Amino acid sequence: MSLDITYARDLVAQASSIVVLTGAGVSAESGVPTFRGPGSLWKSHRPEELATPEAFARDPRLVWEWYAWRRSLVADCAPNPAHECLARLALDHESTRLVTQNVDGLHHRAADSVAADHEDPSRAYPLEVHGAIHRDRCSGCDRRTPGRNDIEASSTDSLPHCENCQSLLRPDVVWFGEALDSTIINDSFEAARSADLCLVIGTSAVVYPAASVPEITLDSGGTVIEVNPQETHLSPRSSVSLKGRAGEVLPDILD
Ligand code: BV8
Ligand code: ZN
Repeated sequence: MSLDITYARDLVAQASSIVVLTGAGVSAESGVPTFRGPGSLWKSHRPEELATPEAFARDPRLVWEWYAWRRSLVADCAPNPAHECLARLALDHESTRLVTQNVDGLHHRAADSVAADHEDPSRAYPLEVHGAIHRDRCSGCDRRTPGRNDIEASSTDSLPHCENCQSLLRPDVVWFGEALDSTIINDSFEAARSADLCLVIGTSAVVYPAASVPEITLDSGGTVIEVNPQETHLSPRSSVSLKGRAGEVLPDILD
């Protein structure tokens, strides 16, 4: 076992409070493309083009076409050992908080299977700071409903509308330029402040305010373990920067 893995295992074992921030990299081994870097999801579209309220106002059909494609792609993917390890960590280690930037719902699906017969399964579920792609939200009355997998985005007329107020539905995700849910992000920051260890898994840590989570732990005197095949701006501030894939490294440091 490498010195880094041993050191990371010791940091986890000694931690009294852990906050975990995951990004698209934790789902890469499940087959969900990441956002930046090789084979990324944004390749065919620039994020500003589609993941913004302006894009939705300008061309709701194109935005829905992209999200319907992503929703069905994600529905065919399954959680990988990284999601399962993190759910188990949260169940076994009482003061662990999972925070994810991902909207793919794979942490939830891992928790559903890992936490099934646990006395407090809620601990295994993450704070989803950017929302959830499989949920719809009404652009008029904000009503949230389970997302449909059969969105017909060939014309604007066939797009889904709210049964309550007839306004256009949208995917229940946070777009660029939109505020995050204040309770969710404040709970994430509170977890980061009280954590003495932050695990940063599979994120380029460029999207704020989510990327503040590890910085808040560091500024509160805590330590960071990073798991990412690539170097990020957090790597130099991490006590351990494990250059590997989440599905392979996390079982080594958490199980
Ligand atoms: C806000 C949901 C204010 C939608 C997403 C300039 C102009 C405009 C805006 C800004 C600006 N400067 C700053 C901003 C703010 C902006 C921002 O931070 N922009 C960045 C890009 C500069 N932030 C916002 O707009 C936020 N809102 O600030 O509002 C406000 C306040 C009050 C009132 C009104 C407004 C909202 C941000 C949320 C945007 N929504 N997603 C959707 O998914 O369609 S963000 C999107 O990026 C995803 O959620 C994703 O999770 C997130 C972060 O990306 P990562 O997860 O890190 O993914 P990435 O591909 O980048 O990296 C993957 C990593 O994994 C890589 O490092 C790779 O090496 C690694 N990896 C690969 N394989 C593996 C692996 N690691 C481990 N194992 C592997 N196998
Ligand atoms: Zn409505």
